[in-house]
Amino acid sequence: MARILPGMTDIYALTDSRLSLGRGVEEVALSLLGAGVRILQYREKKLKGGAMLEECRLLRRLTREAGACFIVNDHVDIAMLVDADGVHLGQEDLPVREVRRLLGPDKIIGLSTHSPEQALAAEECGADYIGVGPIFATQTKEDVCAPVGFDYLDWVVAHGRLPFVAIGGIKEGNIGAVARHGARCCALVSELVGAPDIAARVAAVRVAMQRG
Ligand code: TZP
Ligand code: MG
Repeated sequence: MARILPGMTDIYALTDSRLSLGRGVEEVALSLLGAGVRILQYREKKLKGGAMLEECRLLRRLTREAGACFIVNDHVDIAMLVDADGVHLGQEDLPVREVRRLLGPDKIIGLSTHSPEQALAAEECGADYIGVGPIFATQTKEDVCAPVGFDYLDWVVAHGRLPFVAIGGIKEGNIGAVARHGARCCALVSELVGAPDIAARVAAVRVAMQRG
């Protein structure tokens, strides 16, 4: 399995059909994977379960062929049905401990966190990695909390024990600063799937991250 969390670095890409300029998830995923993205999360807020399952079957095949890690947002059942590498949960989703009972010890469980308390709780409940953010304001997530800025990221860099991915409003123009604060893995949604040339945007974001 592409269980790459110990060295969780580089770009973590999320899908979002609402921001993909009318392109289907296959085209978007092929562009991301072709550009070397090695962690892909399926995050879909529009489709019903049956259609999501079909898309995830396709993405499972594409990520496997690319040697990439495939994570499903929220939908533990779909993750299990397609043998995804793991799931990503929010604070109000099913609890990590319960999802672990379903997925077993070998699958990855990521948890979004917004405060040191939540990071410590994530360690306690057996999450494999945490999302840290939103670092900046974002329009992409409807139920998003206020930006946590760099304060919480700095805390995680200094005190956190789990692999982490910074998220929320990260773009080519600010990813250098996020990297300078110690983030080695950054999640991007609109900046990547909303780019007219996704591969070119991945390359540019990566350069900006490495320069940071
Ligand atoms: N979790 C916290 S912010 C966010 C998620 C899924 C959305 C980030 O989207 P963008 O477009 O990269 O700001
Ligand atoms: Mg969720």
